Amino acid sequence: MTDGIPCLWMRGGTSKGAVFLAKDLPSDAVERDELLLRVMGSPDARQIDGIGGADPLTSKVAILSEPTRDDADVDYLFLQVFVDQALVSDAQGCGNILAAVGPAAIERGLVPAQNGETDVRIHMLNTGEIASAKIQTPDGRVDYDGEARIDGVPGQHAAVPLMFENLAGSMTGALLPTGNAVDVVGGVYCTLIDNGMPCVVMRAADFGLTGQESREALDADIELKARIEAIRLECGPMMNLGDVAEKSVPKMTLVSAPKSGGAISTRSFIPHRCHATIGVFAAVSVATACTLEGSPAASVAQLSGGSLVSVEHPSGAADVMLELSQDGVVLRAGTLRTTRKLFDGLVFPAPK
Ligand code: NQM
Repeated sequence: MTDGIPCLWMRGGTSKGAVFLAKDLPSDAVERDELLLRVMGSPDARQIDGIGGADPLTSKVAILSEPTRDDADVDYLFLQVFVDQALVSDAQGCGNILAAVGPAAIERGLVPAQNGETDVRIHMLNTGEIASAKIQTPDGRVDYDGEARIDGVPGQHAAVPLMFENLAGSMTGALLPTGNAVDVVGGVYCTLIDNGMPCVVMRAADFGLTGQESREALDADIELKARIEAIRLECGPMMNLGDVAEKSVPKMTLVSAPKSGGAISTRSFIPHRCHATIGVFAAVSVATACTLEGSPAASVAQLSGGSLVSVEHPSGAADVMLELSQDGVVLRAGTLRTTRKLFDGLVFPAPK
């Protein structure tokens, strides 16, 4: 039997994932990925022989290590473990699991806790950028309890504010990798944008949808998903991502007018299943798309004029703070998440 591997199982925002220290995993990426597939129980639609939750949102991994940048406290590598394919991808970051990184780094002794609050600067290895998280640490221990609520998670927990800078072109080299706010791909008006997450933003109405359909209804619409996937495969090379057939980016987001007082309504495909909420960086990218004149998002968005953009999703809304320069360029972005330590122990991967 393979030895158990130290693992923290955490909820980060509206996702769940396994958090490891790099020193506890093989240093060779191929060996590591093969092990993580066995940890999660992939490939298998039910992930029955592993700890994955049979959903891309609960089949995620964070690997933490000592910082390799002077201006960071910890390095964070995100890996998406596909559920029903033998694939592990580092081609995207994850802002939901990011919420778990500060607490996990403190729990594992990588970052010393302050008395009260601890600021953790996280070097996101997938994109090379730094995120800052504020963690509640009364008496020098992480406190997960608090009053904050996020849509998509029951109950109240300690707030984890996250701030980002320099997100533009995180994976693609430019905010608008084609140089355009609008491209027509597969006969559909699209914004190919990357403000932290490569996303293709399209109007739901252009697919004959209201944009208020449930996650389940969209996931069951095989024809729609095939059409969206064909557009995605075309957009990959246009976004400098190459062949994206085996990558989890770009994310495909359908937008419509807000229904609950927010700025815009979304249904986000990540990329083959509809998200129960929306990814953090995907929400930042969509919020940014709302500010681009003439774009599909701008045509349906109702912006308040303030810095807060409330991005509606199937389970409520995610608020994104955008700080714009005089000429409308996004300088900083932020959001609020919560996180929780669910389990700390040893994980036993399925045999080879
Ligand atoms: O966009 C899901 C999630 C994510 C990613 C996905 C995320 C982000 O909600 O920053 O958080 O897009 O695959 O965990």
